[in-house]
This record gives sequence, C-alpha cells and structure tokens, in this order.
Amino acid sequence: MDPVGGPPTVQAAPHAPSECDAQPTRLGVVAHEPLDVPRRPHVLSPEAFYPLAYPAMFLSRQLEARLLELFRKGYVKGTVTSSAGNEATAVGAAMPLRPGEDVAALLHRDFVAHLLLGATPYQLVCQYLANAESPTHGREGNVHHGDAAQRRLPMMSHLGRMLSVAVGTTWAARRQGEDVFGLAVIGDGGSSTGEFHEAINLAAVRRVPVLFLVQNNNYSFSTPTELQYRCANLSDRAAGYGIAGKTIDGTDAWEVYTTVQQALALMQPDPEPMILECRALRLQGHAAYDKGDYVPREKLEAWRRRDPLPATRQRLLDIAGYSEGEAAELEAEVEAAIEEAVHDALRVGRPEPKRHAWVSYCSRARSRVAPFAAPRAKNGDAVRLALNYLLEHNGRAFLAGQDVGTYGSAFKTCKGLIERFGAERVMDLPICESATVGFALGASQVGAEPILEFQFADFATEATTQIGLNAGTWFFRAGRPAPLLMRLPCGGGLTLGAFHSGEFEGLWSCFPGLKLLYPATPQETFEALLAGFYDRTPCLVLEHKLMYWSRSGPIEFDGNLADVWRPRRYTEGDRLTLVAFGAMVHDALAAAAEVGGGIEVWNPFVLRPLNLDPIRQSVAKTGRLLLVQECAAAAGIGYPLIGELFCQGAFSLQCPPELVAATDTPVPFAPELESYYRPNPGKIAAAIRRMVHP
Ligand SMILES: Cc1ncc(C[n+]2csc(CCOP(=O)(O)OP(=O)(O)O)c2C)c(N)n1
Ligand SMILES: [Mg+2]
Repeated sequence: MDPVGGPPTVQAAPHAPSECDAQPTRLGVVAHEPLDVPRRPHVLSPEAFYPLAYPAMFLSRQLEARLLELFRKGYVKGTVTSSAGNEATAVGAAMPLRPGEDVAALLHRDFVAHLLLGATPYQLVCQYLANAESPTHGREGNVHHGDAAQRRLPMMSHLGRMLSVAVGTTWAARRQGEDVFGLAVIGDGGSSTGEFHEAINLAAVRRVPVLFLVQNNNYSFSTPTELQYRCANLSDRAAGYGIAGKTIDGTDAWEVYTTVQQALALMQPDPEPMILECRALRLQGHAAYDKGDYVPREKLEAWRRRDPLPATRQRLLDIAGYSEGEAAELEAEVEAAIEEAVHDALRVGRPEPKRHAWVSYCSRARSRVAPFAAPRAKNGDAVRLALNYLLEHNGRAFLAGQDVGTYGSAFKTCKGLIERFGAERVMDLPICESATVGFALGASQVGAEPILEFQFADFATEATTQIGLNAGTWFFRAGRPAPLLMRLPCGGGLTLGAFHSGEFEGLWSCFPGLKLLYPATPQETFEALLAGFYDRTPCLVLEHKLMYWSRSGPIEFDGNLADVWRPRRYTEGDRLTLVAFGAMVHDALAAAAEVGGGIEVWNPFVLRPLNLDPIRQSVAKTGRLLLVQECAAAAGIGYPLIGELFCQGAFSLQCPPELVAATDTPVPFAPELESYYRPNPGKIAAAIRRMVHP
C-alpha cells in the first residue's frame, strides 16, 4: 500500500484468450429488462467482456446519480448510498452468476449486481421511490430489496446477518442436487461483526461453496480500516477457517471477473467457501447526507485516478477496439433507458394504505395431515415422537442444533433420530445461534423445512436479530414464506440459575410476524410442534424443561391442524377465570383443586397471535380474572394479555384482575431463592382466595 493508503499495487490479470466467447457481445440496456450476459461456465474474452461490463457500470453510476437528484427533489425517500468506486467489483462478481440458480446476498453498494441478477432499472427506481410497484410494495427502504424466489436474497440492514442466510440457501439448493454457488457480500466494516465469523465458520464446517466477497473500500461510514481490524488483508482470516483467501484490486472489473470465475471453478470439484477481498475506495460519502470530508484529500485523489468507470471505458477502446463514437452510442442508449425507467416509475402512485395487505403472517399451506396416537408419553417423548413424525413424513425437513445428533440433545428429546434419519438430516452445528437461524431461513427459501433446537431458550437471545427482525419480517418484506420451526427448552424450577431458566415469551411476543406456542401437556406439545412446522411463518415452541420427564399422558391427534390454534380449557367454573401457560398450568390446576370448585382454568396455548375470545367469554361469565406467569412481571406476557383481554371486552367485574408473577429479578440459583422467586400453587391459591372471598 502506498503511504496515503492508496490502491495496492496489484498485477493486472492477464488478458488471456478466452475459453469461450459466448454471444452477445453487446449489452442491451432497456428500462424494463434485467441485464442479460453470458454466465458461467462461459468465460468471456476481454474483447467480449468490456462491451458488456462498461455499459453496466455506466448504468449503475448514472442511474444512482439520477436517484440522488430525485432524492434531493424529495421524490426518493430514505437515502441513497452511492456505489461509485465499487462498480468494478459488483460487475465482476455478479456477471458469472446464473440468476435464479446461484444464490446472492448483495450489499448496499451492489446496485449493478441487482441489475445483472434479475432486477430491472425500472424496478429499482420504483423501489427508491417507494411507489406501488416497488419490489417490496413500499414496505422496505431503498437497498433492502431482492427477489427471494430468484435467490437474490432481500438484504436486511443489520450488517453481517445475510451471510448465513446465503450459506443456508446455497447448502439447501446443493443438497437437492443443484450445481449452484453462493455469493455473499460484506464490507470492511461488516467484517467485524460476529456473524461474519459465525457464517464463514459454518460454511467451512459444512463445506458450503459460498464466495464471501469483502468489499474493502477503506471506510465504514467515517471509520477508517486501521480502527476496524489489525490484519494486513481481510482475506488472511481465511486461514483461520481452513479455507482459501485472496486479495485483489477491486477497481479492475476484469480482474474481479476472472478471479471469481477461477474461484467458482475451484469450488466445483471441491466445494468449500472462500474469502475474496476486493480493494477499492468509496468515492463518495457514506450516503447522501455525508460529504466524506474525513477522507484525506491525497488519498481520495490517488484513488480517483483509479476510478473504475473511466478505466473500464478506456479498456473498451483499447482492448475491445471501440471507437469514441461507438462508446458514446452505448452511453446514449443507457441514458435513454434511465430516462424511460424514471419517467415510467414517476407515473406510478405511492401505495394506497387502505388497499394495502396489512399482513405479517403467511397463510397456511395445509390444514390436515396424517393422524397420530400414542397411548402414553411424557412431554420429552412427545417432542421426540413429533420430530420423528415430521422427519418421516417430510423428506425435506431437517433438524439442526447443538448436540442433537449422536448425543440426542441436552434433554434427550432427539434420541435415536440421527440413527434413523442420518447426519445430513439431524445436524450438529457449531455454537452459532444467530448464523443457525440465518442458515435455516436461507434453507427455507428453496424448499427445505428447518426445525431448530436451541439448547436452552436463554441462548436464543443470541439470535434475536435473525429471529425477530430477519425471519419475523421476511414475509412482510419479501412476500415469501419463512417456514421455520424453532424449539426452545425453557423455564425454571431446576435450580439452573439466570442463564438456563428463562422463558422469554415476553420478548418474542414483541415481534410482529412470529408465532409463539406454549404447550403444557404431551398432547399439546405434539400438536404445537406439528402446527408450528406446517405453518409457513416462523414459529417458536416453548418446551418447559421441568415437564420433559415428569408428566405423562396420551397423545391423540386427528390430523386437523387448523384446530390446534386455539386456547385450551382444563376445568369449568363460574367463580374465577384462571389463565396460565407452560408449567404454570399445572400449578394453577393444583391451586384450583385446593380452593375447591368454580375455577375455570385456561391456557391461551398460542401466545402469538392471541385468540382471546374464548377466555374473554369465560371472564364475562365469572367476573374475575387471575393470570399466572412463571417469570418476572416485566419479562412476561401477563400484563399485555390482561390489557388485550380488557381493551376489547366489556365486562362487569367483581374485582380488579390480578397477575401472579415472579419477583422482578433475574432467576436466582439457590433452591430456596428460586422457589421463593417462582409462583407456586400456594401463591396462586392465596390470590384466588383474596379475589373470591375478599
Ligand atoms: C449491525 C449494524 N450496525 C450498524 C449499522 C449502520 N451502518 C450501516 S452501513 C455502515 C457502514 C458499513 O461499512 P462497511 O461494512 O465497510 O460497508 P460500506 O458502507 O463501506 O460499503 C454502518 C455502520 C448497520 N447497518 N448494521
Ligand atoms: Mg467499507
């Protein structure tokens, strides 16, 4: 690197004769079509490459400039992040890929890669205008778009999180015999995230051929690379994952193109991921609002001399033999396409809120499946039987988590499954909860049906972004199902302390787009796992650990999935409605028995989306509501549940509703402290007596 942190001195890739010069050699740029170029395994000659690469790069630069202008005039919403300086990397990396087959997780400076992988200029303008024809129907901002059906995965903002999604999609597509590769893009800044490590490690262990392309453009917003990392090259990190890594000049489109082609060729016989670092400089500020004046002038000047756009234009003349006039003709064609795209997009109105489909849940695909019965099972058996059923009846289902394979999972609920279904369907994964969910989300996009086990519900908080914000918003943003079943062994009473006793139903219930079930009996556990699996939205099933190997009962499931999504009533009465879920159902039943008759015990069972009508009717009948939750009042769903019950119901109550909850502290460890902390039948019975006989 030069003293001002300028471009590395990299040998230009030799302009060797091509293996194959596929036609066409001239790029048709029109407003309503994606860019069509020959894909792998074709390798273009330099003479054929530049007439395709240059107009694509020119389109990117000019269309973004036009969008910036529209932003300044108030038409474009959000902001505009410029790709200037990155076009060579984006073009070189995207051109070899097959749209609709190879998997791509692009970043905010990959404008042209979207155009090469299926988006049209018109669609991108609509997306920036947030109009009714935008690919996300105006539901998400400028760069957060894609086409999941075509495997161009819609980006979420949280840097790093899309890497594992690309790994999962690539893995699942290859598992079904497809010859595909993944491209997952990340910046120098994003390379510092935990998910960067999790995703690459996971891909390395599972030998998933994803090219992790690091766009090192010297800055992460205003933060220079010396404050971001200490290694010489970000590709040096590849050694730590036992994979190959390379650093190249990201301003040289031909070098990027040929290196990517070589990387894919290497991955073909011996699939494994690779890190490719492409060096460039972000030639403008981070986004429309940033002048970028923290970049030293000499450094900017040094890199401007290597601006990939004029450099590629020059090669169009020198190598492809274009005349000035012919180059200008290409540019005029691009400008015309831009004008048409902008003209057409500006004529489309913004989405009409009243006609908008305000749904965050995808509709169910199936309402009936094969029935199942077992005369006697404990809750842990019910889990195993449900998993066995799901893996047996669904060839694309797979179970993944930590120690779910040979060990049969920490609570032995997966015992025997690996022997029956093999290590490709019952997968032990590294400790990477976040990447595990990203991986499952990605896999679900090509038809795989993931079932995840978190070792303890507590550790699912590691994946809060992936579960709540990525998977949970996927259908709303991308219009595609995200059928993930997530199992969370949860709850206290086992003296395991604050990090192994949580439930977190309060946390998960805060994310629109997630479904949450909390069964209390073997029958309910079986039903919850089946309903959660066959639903096409991400579903979390809370499995209380205390009940795994204690209570038993029969399982009789008639196969009617639609009937599962309802609250459960255990006793009838007209003196008080007692609502509990998870292990607290049994404490509530014990308390109800202790105080005598008249108590109607309910379990909402489905904690999101709530269906409280039957419970509301019960409260209207009894005039008293007591809610019990195992965790602290602040952490659970009790108060919101009481709120929802009363906001939408007209009652005349005998007394104010009450909540029995744990103390407002983390779960303590010592048995005496924990049993003081948790609600129990005695505390519940005392509350019932207070309310019924004040
Ligand atoms: C996890 C996370 N933290 C912070 C941000 C806000 N943010 C958006 S882009 C950006 C800079 C990213 O830098 P880099 O990864 O180098 O990509 P570049 O913008 O330089 O292309 C930041 C901090 C984010 N999107 N995600
Ligand atoms: Mg950067």
